[in-house]
Amino acid sequence: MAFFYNEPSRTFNEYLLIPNLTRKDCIPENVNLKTPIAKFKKGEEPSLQMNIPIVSAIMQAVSDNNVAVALARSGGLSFIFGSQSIESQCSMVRRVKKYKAGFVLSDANITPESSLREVLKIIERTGHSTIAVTHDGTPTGRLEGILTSRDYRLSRCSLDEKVKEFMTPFSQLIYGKDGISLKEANDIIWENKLNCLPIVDSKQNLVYLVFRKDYDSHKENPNELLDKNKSLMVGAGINTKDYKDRVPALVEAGVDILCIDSSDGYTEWQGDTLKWIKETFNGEVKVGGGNVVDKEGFLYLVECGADFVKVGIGGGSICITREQKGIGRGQATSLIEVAAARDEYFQKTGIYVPLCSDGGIVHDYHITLSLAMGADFVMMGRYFARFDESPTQKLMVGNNYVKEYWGEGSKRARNWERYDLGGSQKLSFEEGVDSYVPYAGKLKDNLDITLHKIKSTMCNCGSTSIDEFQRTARLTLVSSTSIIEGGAHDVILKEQNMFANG
Ligand code: RVP
Repeated sequence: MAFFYNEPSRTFNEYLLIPNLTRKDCIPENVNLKTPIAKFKKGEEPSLQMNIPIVSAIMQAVSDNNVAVALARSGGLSFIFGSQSIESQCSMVRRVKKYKAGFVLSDANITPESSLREVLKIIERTGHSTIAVTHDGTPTGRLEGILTSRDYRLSRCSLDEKVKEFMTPFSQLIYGKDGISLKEANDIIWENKLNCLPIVDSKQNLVYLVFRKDYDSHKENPNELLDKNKSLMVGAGINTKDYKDRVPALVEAGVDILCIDSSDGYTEWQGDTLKWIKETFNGEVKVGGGNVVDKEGFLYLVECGADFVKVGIGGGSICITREQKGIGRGQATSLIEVAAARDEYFQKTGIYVPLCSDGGIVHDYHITLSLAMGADFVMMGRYFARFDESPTQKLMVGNNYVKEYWGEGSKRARNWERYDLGGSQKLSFEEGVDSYVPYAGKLKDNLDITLHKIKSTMCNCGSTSIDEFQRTARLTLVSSTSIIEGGAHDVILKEQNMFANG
C-alpha cells in the first residue's frame, strides 16, 4: 500500500510569528542579515556568505547580468539562467565579474572595415550612439577609434563609407589607463569636456568605457557582495545534460557558485552531476542541488556532495507542475521537514548545509517566515521580474505598466531539461505559464523596503541575526477565519490598489 502522510502540507499563508521579548538593542540598524550559501564545518567561518538572504531565480525572465549586478550591489546573489548557450551564459558571468561602478563593458562595437550602414544597425539594436571601433569588433579588442554621431552626417555620407574613414582614430583620442580610479576618470572627462572616456590596457586593448552620467549616479554601497578580488559575486544555473562542458566554461568565466536547476532534484542524474563536479574540481567548485521537498531528497543530495539544497516543488507563481503532474508539497511543510533533517545532519556530522527556500514568496513577510522555518536564504522569480533591471519588456496593459514573466517550463522558455527525466523520449508538455507582473521600479528601492520589513519583524521576535532568529522564533498555524482577520476587514477601503504586494 502506498504511504500516506497524516497531515496536509501547508503554505506560508497558514503561519504567523509570535513576538518574543524585544531587547533595547533589537533595532533594525543592529540586525545583521549575513547568511551562509555553502556548507561549512561547525566552528569554522562559512567559506561563502551573502550579506542578505536573497537570491534571484534561475530564469530567462529574471537573472541576467543586469539583475546580477544590481542584486550583488545590494548584498545578494543572482544565478544567471542556464537555458541559453554556454557561450552567452559565460559572457553574462564575465560581465558581472568585470563590473566596476561607473566602468562599463562596451556593448556597441564595430570593426574599422565595417560600413556606415552597419553602424546605423548597431545604433538601432543597442540604442547607444557611442560605438567603440576595435580591430575585431569585440568589446575587448585593440581600440582603433571611437564613433559618435558627431563623426558623420547622414545627409552627406554614403552608407557604404568605411568606419575607418570617419571615426575619431586612436591617435586623436583622450583615454585612461586600466587601473585608474573612477574619480581620476571623471576628472579627465570634465577637464576635456568629454562624454565618454575609453579605458585601455598596456596593449591598447579596450577594457571599459566611462560615461559622464554614470559617475553622477554612482552611489557608495556598503552592502556589496564582493569576492576576494573585489569583483561582484555571481552564480549560474546548470543542467544534468551538458555539465561536462558548461561547468568548466563557467568556472573559467569566474562564476562563484553553481546550482543545478531542476524541478525535481531527487534523481540519480543530479547525483552524478554533483559527484562529477566535486571530483573534477577537487571539491573547490561550490554547487547547490535541488529541488527537494523531504528529508530523503535532502540527504541524497548532501551525500552526493551538494553545498546547499534548494527546497520547493510546484509553489512558484508561474508554475503549474502540481496541476500537470500531481507532484509537489506545500512550501512551508517542505521547508520545515527539510530544515529538521538539516539540523539532525548537523548534530550528527558537524557539517552545516544551508537551505534555500525556492518559489511561492508573495509577501515580504513570507521571506521572514522562511528564515524562521530554517531557510538560510530564499530564491525569488516574480519579485525580481517586476523591476527595471530584469531582462523582460515593460508594457502598458490597461492603465498599468507591467513586465513580462514566464516560467522556465513554459513554451516560451523551452527549458525542457529542467523537467526532463532522461531517456530518449522527447515528448514535452508545459509546466509553466507566460504572464505579466506589475512593474515596480528600481530593484534597490524595493529591496531596501523588503529588507527593512524583515529586520523589523526580527526585532519583534527579539533577534539580531538569522542564526538567532532560526533558534528562537515561535510560529503558529492560523485558522482560515483568522486569515481573514489578518487583512483589512469590515471597513470600506478608500483606495483599492490591486497591484500592492511584494
Ligand atoms: P516565484 O518566485 O514564485 O515566481 O517562483 C520562482 C521559482 O519557480 C523558480 O525559482 C523555480 O523554482 C520555479 N519555476 C521556474 N519556472 C517554473 C515553471 O515553468 N514551472 N517554475
